Order: sequence, then structure tokens, then C-alpha cells
Amino acid sequence: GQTKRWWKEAVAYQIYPRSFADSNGDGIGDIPGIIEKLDYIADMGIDVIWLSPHFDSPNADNGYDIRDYRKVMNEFGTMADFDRLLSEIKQRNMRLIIDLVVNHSSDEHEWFVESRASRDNPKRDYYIWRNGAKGVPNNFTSFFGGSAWEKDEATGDYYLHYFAKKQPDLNWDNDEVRAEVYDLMRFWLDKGVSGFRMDVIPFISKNFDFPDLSEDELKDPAVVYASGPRLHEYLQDMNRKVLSHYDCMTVGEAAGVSEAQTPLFVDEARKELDMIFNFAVVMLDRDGWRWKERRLTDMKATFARLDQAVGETGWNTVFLGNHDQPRAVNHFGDARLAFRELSAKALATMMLTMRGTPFIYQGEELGMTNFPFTSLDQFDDIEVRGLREDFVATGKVSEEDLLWHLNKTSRDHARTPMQWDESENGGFTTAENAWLAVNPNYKDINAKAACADENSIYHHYRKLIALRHATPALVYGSYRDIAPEDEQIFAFERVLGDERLITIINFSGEPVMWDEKTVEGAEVLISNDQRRDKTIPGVELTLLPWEAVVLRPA
Ligand code: ISL
Ligand code: CA
Repeated sequence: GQTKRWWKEAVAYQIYPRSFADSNGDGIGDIPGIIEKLDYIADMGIDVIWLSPHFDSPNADNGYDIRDYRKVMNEFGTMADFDRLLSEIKQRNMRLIIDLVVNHSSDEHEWFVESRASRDNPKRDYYIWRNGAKGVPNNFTSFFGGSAWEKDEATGDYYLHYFAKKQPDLNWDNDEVRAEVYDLMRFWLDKGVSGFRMDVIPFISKNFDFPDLSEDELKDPAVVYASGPRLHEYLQDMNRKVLSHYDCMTVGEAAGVSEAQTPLFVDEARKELDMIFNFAVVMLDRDGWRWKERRLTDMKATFARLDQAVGETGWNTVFLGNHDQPRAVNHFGDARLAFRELSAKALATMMLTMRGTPFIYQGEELGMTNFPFTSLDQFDDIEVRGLREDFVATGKVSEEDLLWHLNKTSRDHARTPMQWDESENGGFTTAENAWLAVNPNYKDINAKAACADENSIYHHYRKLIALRHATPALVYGSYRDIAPEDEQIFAFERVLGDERLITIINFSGEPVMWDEKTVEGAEVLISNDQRRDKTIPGVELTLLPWEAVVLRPA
């Protein structure tokens, strides 16, 4: 059976600091703002907070471009603020994990400033350079548009950047680079953080032959970028030299990694990472930046494959959103007025009764929704800038077409400020303008209203988290989809010893009948419909639109 670990029993909450809470009225969220809201997070029952990058950065990609790994971003506060955040989190019996962004740094990091200065600079080999005489080294593309190679003026050579030009890729084949990374990890672990979310960690090893991507590979370069020859050697080295010396948890962001490859990262015996974020589920309705239809049966099959892949010796995460995804209620539920609350609660029920550590993204607990973008100029995201250059400026795609897809897929949906109350700018800031516009629905959707209403989405999360914490079967129990072919219902069981629980969710806006005999006399542990009785009287259960129940069979 599964070995017991605190991070398997934990429920995690992601904070995107720029958009969480602004304490000093400059329109940008900050660390003192987070500290003010810690009771809100703790009261929900959260165990672990994942903080998106809080380091010194010129913000080409909102902090995912780090200039100094040992300094706090000015806009967010000081190191003293960070230390206070950490101790306030611990006082509330929670832990903090931080973002480790070491596939690349900022081009303003002193390592790169030196590296680019000359071919014989001692730090030249910290990054990946190719002779400029023969033109662009290969056809690798950047996630933020154009080529992944940039010609640098000082020497005329090209450097590699999988993301923006201002995010040059570090050269992990250089022993000194790995030692530098391990040092900065120890710096934060010694301060008392409990681990890391590791940004695009599968990309750290490069195939230095740099073969061109094929036509097919060009559609999803992440698959190639995630398959460098020394990746697992590096993760094992990092584990041995750093992670194994601390009581910490790790979760690798794993774009480009299939369900079947997941155990290579998380199988206990391999001593690499504890968990990864596998993107198979959130990408089901994506074709690059384009949106496409997703079937419930495909989503369920993906969850089942992920679960089977990790088996008894590995561990998954369960997440429906993050700062790179549209809002979960739009993405997987139904954000229209009639169904928003019900479907947000249904998704919560799914996440918190699945096998794997749940990660809730800020605002998900309020059922926050996508932003109604009406023009490409309203986006802030560097990814959108790249898409405009690659597709709109070249005439390949119309503005309307791109806008239509971005209204479903853009990363900026998740980055609009938290909605705290019904006051101006949702109480996020006292500035006239937040750094990114607040969703106009803040008067109806905000934390103050949610906390005051026992039946809110927030309180549904709180109840589900309490149920999970009190029920070992919901953490360590086996997982089985009991109706994999059903296009409306997601029903699964969790079994541990004698304990058996069943989650049944109606993923549609129509009532559906579930007539498996298993439910007769079952106890209803939780439902998102207030009218639901404490037991299921007969062999039939008619689920109301988006109803979600957790049952203990008689
Ligand atoms: O967000 C994506 C698609 O919309 C992904 O391609 C994303 O860029 C990829 O998952 C990597 O994400 C991480 O690294 C990026 C950063 O921009 C993201 O915010 C971060 O989560 C570069 O550091
Ligand atoms: Ca601020």
C-alpha cells in the first residue's frame, strides 16, 4: 500500500502574489497583503500554500524571469516581509512552498550579464550559445512566439530561450550551474520553506545536437523539450544532494510529459520528485492556443490513466486551474448564472475526493470566472503578444478569431485580481487601477459575501476539506471509475480496507437518473444541493443539474 506522507494528506492553495491582495495601494498585490488574508486561507482548511515567484524580477513574464534568486521583488516587499509571511503561515499550522524557476533566468541576472559579455567570460557556459556564423542553429520555437534562438550583439552568437528573449535557458550540463541551483535551494529550505513547485522542470536537459523539430513535433515542441537525455540523472542528483536532506515536498510542472511517463518522475524508488502537475486533463480541450470540444469520457479516461500510471508507488496532483489556465468553472463547469455555484461546487467535490494531492488556485473557492475580453489590447500576457506577432501580424489569423479563442484559453483569465468585497476594484487595491482589470462581476462574486453565506462555494470547499482530512479512504483509498462510458455522470469509488465511498457528479445542466443498486440506503456525506436528504431512500437516485454527492453505501 501507499506509504504515509504529510504531503499526500495535504490540501494545497496557490497564490499568484501580483493578483492576491494589495496592501499599499500601488495596484500590485504584495506580501503584506497576503499576510492579512492568511486567516481566510487557514479557515478553509488549507495545509500548504504554493507561492508563485516572489523574487527580484524585471517582470517580462510576471516573475517567471528571475534577476536575483535571493532577493524579494521590490513590488512585493522585503525579505523581512517574507520572513514574517513564513512565520505567520507556520503559526497557523500551514506550510509554504515556493516556485523554483531554474530552467531559465532573466537576461538581467548577473550570470547572463556576464555570460553574454564575451566568448571567454567564465560564465559563458552558464547558458546555451551557438556560433552565429552559420545562421539560426535550428528551428526550435519559443512558447512566446518566434524562434527559440536570439542573436546577441556582443558576440554575434545565438542563445537559447524556450520562453521569452528575456528568459535565456540555463545550461544544466555545466556542473557549476547545478551547484548554484542547489545552493539557492538550500538558502530557502534553510529559511524554513517546505519545498518547491518546479517550473518547467522537464526542460532542463538539452540534446546538444539540436536536431530540427519535425512538422509534427512543431505542433507541440514541449514533448521534445521534455525529453532531454540527462533529465532524470539531474533530478536524482538534486534529490540526493539537496532534497533528501530536508523534510520537504516537491511538485514538478510537467508540460510535455504523458500520463505513461509520469512514474519516471514520481515513483518513490527513483528518488526524483514527489509529484508532478501533468497537463493531460487541462489540455484536453486545447489545440495549441485554439480551443476545441472535450468529452467527459475523455476526461475521465485521462484521470484513470494517470491514476493507474502512478499506482501504489507514486503520487499524483489533482488540479483544474493555475495562473496559466482559464478559470476552472468556465473550463470544466458552467459559468452561466443558473449553474455557476452548483458546478463550481461539483468541481470542488471531484477534486477533493479524488486520489492525489489537490491544488486549489486562488479564486477557485469563490467560483471566480473568466474575464469578458472585448479587445486584444486588454491582455497583459506576454504569450498573447507572441500570438499576435506570429499569427495576427502575419495575416494567418484574424483578430476576431484569436480573441474568440483567447476568451476561452487565455492565461490572463486567472490573473485578474482576487475579489475580496463589493467595494471599488473588488477590495483588491485602493489604487484607481489594479495592474490588470478586476472582473466586473466582483459585486456578486467576492470573498466577503462567500464567507458570510454558509451555503457558498467557499464553505463547500471548507466542508469538503474537513471531510477529506477526517477520512483516510479519501486520501489513501484506491480509485476506480465506476461508469467510464457515461457522458453525463462522473462516478468513482474510493476504497481503503472496509471503508468505501462513492462520489457521483452530474456533469450536465439536465437532471440525470443513476440507477445502480449500490446507492440504496446510502448515507449522503455531502451534497451541493440543500434539498438532498441524509440517506438515499431507493435504488434510484435522480441527480439534479450539476449535483454532486459523496455517499457511504449501506
Ligand atoms: O501556459 C502555457 C500555455 O498557455 C504553457 O505553455 C506554459 O508556458 C508552460 O506550462 C510553462 O509554464 C511555466 O513556465 C513559464 C511561465 O510563463 C508560466 O507562467 C509557468 O507556469 C515560463 O517560466
Ligand atoms: Ca502593493
